[in-house]
Amino acid sequence: MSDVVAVERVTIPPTGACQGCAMVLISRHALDTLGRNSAVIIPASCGAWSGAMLIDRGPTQFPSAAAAASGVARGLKAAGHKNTNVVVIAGDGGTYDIGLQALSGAAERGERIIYICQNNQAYMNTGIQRSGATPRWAWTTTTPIGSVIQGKTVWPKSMPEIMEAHHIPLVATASIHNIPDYKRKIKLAQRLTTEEGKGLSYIEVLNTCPTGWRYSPEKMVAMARLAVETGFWPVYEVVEGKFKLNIKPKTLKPLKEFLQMQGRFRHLTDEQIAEMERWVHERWQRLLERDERGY
Ligand SMILES: Cc1ncc(C[n+]2csc(CCOP(=O)(O)OP(=O)(O)O)c2C)c(N)n1
Ligand code: SF4
Repeated sequence: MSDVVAVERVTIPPTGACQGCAMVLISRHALDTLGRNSAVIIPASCGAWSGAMLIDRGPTQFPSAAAAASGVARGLKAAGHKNTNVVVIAGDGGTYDIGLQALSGAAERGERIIYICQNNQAYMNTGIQRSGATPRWAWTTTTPIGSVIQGKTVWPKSMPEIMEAHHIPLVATASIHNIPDYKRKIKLAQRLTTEEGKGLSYIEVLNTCPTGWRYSPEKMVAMARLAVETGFWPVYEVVEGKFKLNIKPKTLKPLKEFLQMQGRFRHLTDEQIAEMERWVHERWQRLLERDERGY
């Protein structure tokens, strides 16, 4: 585990991220909401570019963010700092794939960690390779468009559902087009995890990525909004077992509107778009039913 290094500046521009990268908003709003009494762990990922910070920040090995954060949380508690937030900001590769074992263990042990997954749906930092979060048919450098395959061949995992199976106090998804909802969830995580010590909170935010998704940077917020309005990225929370859909459009917009804005889906046929829309709508229906039941 790397040391948590005290630095002079945090969430302060400039950042080293690409223009129009949502990850900058994800980090800034989380850390500014939690305040100075926080320590942040960032494994290898685009998060490394999220900018300077006024709180302790430690880099970790790619698979071990949750293990490193467990040690930091326990060390702080032992030193009497019971109300310091310990925050992980990891990518989807570091969460869905290589960091899953450490995260699962930390969740099961009930560690006091606020875990934020900034999901840009690929291993972006090392050049856009497919991850367990990459959508089916998306172009990446390891799922090219050719005569053998046409993008990713399988559906993505449902990481929030995997985290729900750990019976942790908070599992939530969020979108950068609705910052008040995101910040409310961060505050909720602070209360449940840091203050009440009820265990690990998991918040996953769609990280719209102009570089990997192949769209123009100024469309960042529009892209995030459309992901939610088409049902591609449902925004919900599970708080101590209680389910709530936080953004509930009366009717979903056609998925095509979202897909057509991105180069990574440019090759899709009408049949593939229709199949992906069916997948999205079936999940949406299940979430509406859960919302009705409340669990
Ligand atoms: C064990 C190990 N394998 C591979 C790498 C190389 N590596 C560094 S960052 C990264 C991609 C991170 O992807 P993700 O977690 O999705 O975050 P993103 O860069 O997309 O924000 C990889 C493969 C590494 N640092 N350690
Ligand atoms: S590759 Fe994507 S996620 Fe990474 S810094 Fe650039 S825009 Fe952000």
